[in-house]
Amino acid sequence: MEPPRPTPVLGAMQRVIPAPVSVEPAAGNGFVFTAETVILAEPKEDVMRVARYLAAAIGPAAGLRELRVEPLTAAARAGGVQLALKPATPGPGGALDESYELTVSPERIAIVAPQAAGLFYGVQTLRQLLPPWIEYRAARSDKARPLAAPAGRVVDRPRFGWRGAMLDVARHFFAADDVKRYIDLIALYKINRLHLHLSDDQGWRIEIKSWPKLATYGGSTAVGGGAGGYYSQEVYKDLVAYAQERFITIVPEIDMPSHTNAALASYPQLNCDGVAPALYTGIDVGFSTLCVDKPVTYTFIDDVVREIAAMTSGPYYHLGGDEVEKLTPAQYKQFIERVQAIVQKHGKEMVGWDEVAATELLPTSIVQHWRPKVGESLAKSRRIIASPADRAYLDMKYEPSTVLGLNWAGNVSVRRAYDWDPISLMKGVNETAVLGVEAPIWSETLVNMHDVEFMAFPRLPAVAEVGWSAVDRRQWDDFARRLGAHAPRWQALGVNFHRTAEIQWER
Ligand code: NGO
Repeated sequence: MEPPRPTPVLGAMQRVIPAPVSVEPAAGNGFVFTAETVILAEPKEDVMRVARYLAAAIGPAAGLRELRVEPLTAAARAGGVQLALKPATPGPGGALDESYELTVSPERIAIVAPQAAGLFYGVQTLRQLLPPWIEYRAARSDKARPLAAPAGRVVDRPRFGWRGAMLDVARHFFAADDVKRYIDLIALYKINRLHLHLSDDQGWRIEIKSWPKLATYGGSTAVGGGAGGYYSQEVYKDLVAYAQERFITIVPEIDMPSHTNAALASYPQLNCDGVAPALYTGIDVGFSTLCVDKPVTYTFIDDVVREIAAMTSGPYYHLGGDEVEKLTPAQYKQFIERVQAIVQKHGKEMVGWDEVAATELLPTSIVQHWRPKVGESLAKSRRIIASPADRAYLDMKYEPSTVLGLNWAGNVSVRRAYDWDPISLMKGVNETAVLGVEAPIWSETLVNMHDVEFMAFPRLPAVAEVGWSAVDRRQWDDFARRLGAHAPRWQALGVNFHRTAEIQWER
């Protein structure tokens, strides 16, 4: 028996965020999922993983519990949802080619990409082409529901290789399941880095076996005096793997030499006077520093970097380096260069907040621009990520009446978070030095994921589009319209988003 024809999803092709390179809707029927629909995937481990992700994401909604995954062979090329690799053209400097093409016709859905990452992004686009109700848990029942994707073709590739989000798990702690939920949400918008701010004055959030008190004592509280918490190494490794399966690289940060009260409180020997300060639960910055003249400080750093590097599959290690008030510029410079060498020794590329641009950086080291003013040292940096606080900090209030958040960099409306370009904003910076963008969320005022989601949505999709879409594909009115259409999907996902008056929200 013919399955009932679903109502076509009008304009779904025009709603994709981030905006693809090109979108061509086709006339006529799209692809209808039936009990016979199978996913045909090139029999390679990473492609099969994407196929299983797709099966789990939409199968239950289509009443199929799990779509079947079968190897794609020449004989099978007839129908179903196909995930296929095509020969890659190596990008500049061997950069990962994250492009994909998605074609939907009544006979088949085909996603073709040079790498599994591109297939994964094609899957996210396909998800956005399907009706928002697929995201409801309740849709995951045995009842068959008619499900269709609109006909057409999407050709797509990202503008930047670094499309990041950052979560401050130090000021308030977010348990691993919360981080996984955030990973799932950012994956929908093709974010490929999750920077975890793992330590600060108020808490140390990662188990270090050679210095156990960092986590058990240094991690025992949070801003406001709450309970705190930390990730065991097992839990952290699981997060790294979970993110990697979604083509997201975890970037761990242990902030130093300042923002270190939690470590200083845990081990007296890290203090110049040998006296451990009390744990700190306020929100001032700049007051703490490691004792840069003591050899034990570098033993400590070596141990921390070694243990974290060993658990982190990605190539990056973030050493913080921001807001140091207690050291001379010469002491600071010496410290950063010494830690940079330790990071290099453990096989990672260093990332640091933009203060580090004033030191002698290795060609592989990355500067994360955050202070709205662009200094001279930033202009000479060879690898830069753009996180200007007055655009990309999602912990800034939306408007003066926003209850959550800070406002030291001003209010960041959705339009401010969207309407900027990293290359023209960072005047004097060499275009080829810009790796991409990152949207940090600091958690001084955010106590749970409900709060985090309120700050991230809808601004995270805005910054995601700044990182993914070409300048000529980005236009505020068009984005605002597409964004409004994502509300029913967030509702289905249970996302606590801010219904800002800047956007006309679809119901
Ligand atoms: C600054 C500061 C953080 C704060 C954040 C709040 C950087 C790099 N250091 O950004 O400690 O949490 O602002 O917006």
